[in-house]
Amino acid sequence: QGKPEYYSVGILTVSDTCSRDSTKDRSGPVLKTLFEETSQLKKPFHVKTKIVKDDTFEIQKSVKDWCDVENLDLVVTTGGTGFGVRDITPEAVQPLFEKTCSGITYAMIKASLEKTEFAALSRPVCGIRGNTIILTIPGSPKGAKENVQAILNVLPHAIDLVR
Ligand code: MTE
Ligand code: CU1
Repeated sequence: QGKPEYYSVGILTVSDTCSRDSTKDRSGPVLKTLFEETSQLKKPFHVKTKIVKDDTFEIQKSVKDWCDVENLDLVVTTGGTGFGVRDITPEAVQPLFEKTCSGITYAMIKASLEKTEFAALSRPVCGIRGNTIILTIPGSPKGAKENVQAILNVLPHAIDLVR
């Protein structure tokens, strides 16, 4: 069947603070720009964004909707990967995976550790649900950008394989 001439990506900002005041969300816009500017890679990225609080049900509902209903190529969550008591994004997302993508996770951590030893404090998980690749990345704009940049070049091929 016809595959669209673009890659669709949903960026889910996971943050109690940003869910109360969307102007506080900096990593969502940073990632949106990053994907849109990378559009010359192969096919353009069409980006949609959403903000939810650090809540398992809300995270799972959004990710499932983007994967199962909207059939996005890629879902990227930003935030809630750290050691804080409210940081539950990996635990919320992992049960939704049908496959685990350890290589993507490894590539992000390896590149991140070369930038800062504090990368050890992120607990990312990456996987596949249906035809959608899901990544969990840190919430700081710097951390979010560096993690996506680490795997941006392999994403188009990865997406072509799961479509
Ligand atoms: N990874 C990269 N590449 N660059 C960074 O600046 N910051 C780290 C880590 N990963 C960082 C990074 C820090 S300080 C934390 S606490 C964790 O991501 C968790 O971030 P989160 O709780 O916002 O998800
Ligand atoms: Cu930190």
